[in-house]
Amino acid sequence: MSRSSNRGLYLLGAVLAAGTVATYACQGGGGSAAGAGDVASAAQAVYVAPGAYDEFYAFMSGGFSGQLTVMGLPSGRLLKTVPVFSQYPENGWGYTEETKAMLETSHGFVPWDDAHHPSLSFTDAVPDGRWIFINGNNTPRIARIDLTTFETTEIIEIPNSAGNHGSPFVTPNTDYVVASTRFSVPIPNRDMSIEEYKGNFKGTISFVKANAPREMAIAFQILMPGFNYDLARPGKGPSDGWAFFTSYNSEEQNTLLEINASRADKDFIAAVNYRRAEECVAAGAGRTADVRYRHNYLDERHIAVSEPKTSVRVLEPADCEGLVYFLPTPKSPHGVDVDPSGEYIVAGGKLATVIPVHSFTKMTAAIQAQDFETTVEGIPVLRYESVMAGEVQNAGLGPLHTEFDGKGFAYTTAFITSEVVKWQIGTWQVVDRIPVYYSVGHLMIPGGDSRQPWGKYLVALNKITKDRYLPTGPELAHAAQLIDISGDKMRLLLDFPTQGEPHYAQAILADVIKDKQVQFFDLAENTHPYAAKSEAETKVVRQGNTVHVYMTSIRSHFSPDNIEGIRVGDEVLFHVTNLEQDWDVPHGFAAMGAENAELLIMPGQTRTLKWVPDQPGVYPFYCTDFCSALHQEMQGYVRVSPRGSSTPLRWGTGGTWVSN
Ligand code: K7E
Ligand code: CUA
Repeated sequence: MSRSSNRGLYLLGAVLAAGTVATYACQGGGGSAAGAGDVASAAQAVYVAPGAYDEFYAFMSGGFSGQLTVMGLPSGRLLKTVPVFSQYPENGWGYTEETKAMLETSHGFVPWDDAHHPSLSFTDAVPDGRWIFINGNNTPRIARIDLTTFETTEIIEIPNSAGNHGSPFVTPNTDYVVASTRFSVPIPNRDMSIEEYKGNFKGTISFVKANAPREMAIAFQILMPGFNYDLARPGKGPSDGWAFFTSYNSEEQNTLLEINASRADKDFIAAVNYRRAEECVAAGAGRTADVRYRHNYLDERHIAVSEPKTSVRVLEPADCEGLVYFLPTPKSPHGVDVDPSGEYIVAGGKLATVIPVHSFTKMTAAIQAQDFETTVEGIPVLRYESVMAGEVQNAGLGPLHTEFDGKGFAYTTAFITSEVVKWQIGTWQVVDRIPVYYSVGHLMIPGGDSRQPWGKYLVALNKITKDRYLPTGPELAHAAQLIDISGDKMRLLLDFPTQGEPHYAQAILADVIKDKQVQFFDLAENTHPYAAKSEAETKVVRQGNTVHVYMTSIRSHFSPDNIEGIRVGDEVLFHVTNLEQDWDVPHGFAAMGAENAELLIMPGQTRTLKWVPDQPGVYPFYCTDFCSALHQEMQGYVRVSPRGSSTPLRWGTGGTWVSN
């Protein structure tokens, strides 16, 4: 949820919070541990001694930064920003010739998105540390990040979608990641009046094959009524093979949704039997629709390829009996979360005062008995009373998201009352609550969406920070709060800022991935077409107005480091190969006047900067990464002569010039 769209709720929340959150304080002291002993014990709980490692990697959504940030828990230290949907000048992502194509879409080059839900790959519903996926909301996309390199290696665009919000939650063995569209639109999209929304606009739910790198593909889409599809969770255990999608705006309104889409007492969770969908598709049900979308990936040369795609399989519920059922759910549900056993499906109603919990067993029994209340566009609607396992009363206002500790408890965020509420699965009784600062959206427990949560910590991902940090002009720090959940009572340990507005996050025990890291790329396996694998292979080649510079970098020089014979208007492609074969020795490359970011080249890798000099002169280039004692000496010059000049093309290192 974005801050601006929730201004009304936030104001309401502030009013309510003033009454319910007793520890509010103006100096940032609110919610800190009370006595000196508590402070010392909280500090000790998050203290990671110099040289020691954090226990967990946390992966935080960057929200409207379009990125993913990696932090250590419990320290809250920032370890890395992984660029995903947005260009990132720090390492040239989306600027280098090798990575630009990763940001291609059916709308052209889109170097930004809004990333909400990181989702770790699973084996048997337990995070396995192979990949993490994250959604792009705005221009509907899903990215795969490889957790051996912490690099985005694949992005697929979702056709027939508008706002890929309910995404990319992973099925128990990473067969699929899901993608439901937040906005319904005409499908196929076309010129028509917005006033004709009702009955004409449609939503889609997509299942994207995810288990093989470079082979993400839309397996099938389900055409749904024109609601807003908000969030999703696949089932597991008994509910394996099903996925659950919240929806709001079942009123099918197209204006002033804050009023018009809040009228119905209940909206729906769509329960989708995707194994049934597979059967229907295999039997030839549905139709193949013409669409345009892109599938981008880094190939074995580490060069991005962008493939245009033109068709998708679309199933309508009427084509496939038993595919979709609606579970009525109070008041514009937002989150939907499945407990570790796979039996309970917990919804969050943005305007609700209770947390409704559905039972998978009851749901299947009701389906068997055809205990339907009605149908909506042919989709059977089950009876709330028939599928409900329980309602958590006194759960705070505006429950949004729930995670689990694996010890029989669930933790739900209440946006309006700014608190996390702990309740017991089965008794549906609230057993503890803790204020958070302020207006909490998602929360995350390490493994808290899996079959086997690690528990121990809970991270509250807050929308508003007000007085929590030193003020920084009109926009204040975005923030997370670390809460200890190892005991009966939740205990606030730490505030730490995040990059971009945080939505969801994931965490995994550090031991699962820390020893699988790629330390450098093997130079012998570098198959980049413009690689120079030794200084002997360096050269400069002119092809018309294009000049290819085959350059190497090694501590502490470039080869060649003097180049002459470049002309104004030439397209100069610096292909820099980093010859180092050691961990953590990237070299950088920047050229004066380049309308671009730097290159940051990993050991053994080749990266390319495009440079078009616009004036005659002598231009320096240099290494941007402080790589060695003589890093400041790591530099060179390019001589640029006027257009049409006859300055001979020559290059060299150490005073020896070479020419063709
Ligand atoms: Cu609740 Cu985009 Cu997952 Cu944010 S969404 S809070
Ligand atoms: Cu290479 Cu600094």
